[in-house]
Amino acid sequence: MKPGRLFAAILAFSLTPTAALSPAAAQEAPAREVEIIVDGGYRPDLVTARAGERLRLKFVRHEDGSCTREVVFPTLDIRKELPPHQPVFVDLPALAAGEYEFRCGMKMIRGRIVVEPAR
Ligand SMILES: [Cu+2]
Repeated sequence: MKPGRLFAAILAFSLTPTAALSPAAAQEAPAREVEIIVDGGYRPDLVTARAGERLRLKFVRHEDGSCTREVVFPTLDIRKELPPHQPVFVDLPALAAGEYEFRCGMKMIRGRIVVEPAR
């Protein structure tokens, strides 16, 4: 890694203490894909992961009402439009242990990502 990139990585890490784990951990393994069906709720509405693991969430919305039109991860500063009937991928950074909520834009339906400490 070039010194410039290392500095950028350290800077990014120091700016997001709650969400990011070490940048090295984020590059170790490919992201694990988890499909979440959106249809009056999130199925599943609970996704578990290990600290440092990266997740690629694949949202597929099987309805076209306005409620679930977007999905929001408030503590990760992520907001995505979910057009009906087509997959939308949300790549999460490697997460520290803890709970991360996701919900519709209106805060009506919710799901959680529970990240357990690394072994
Ligand atoms: Cu809603």
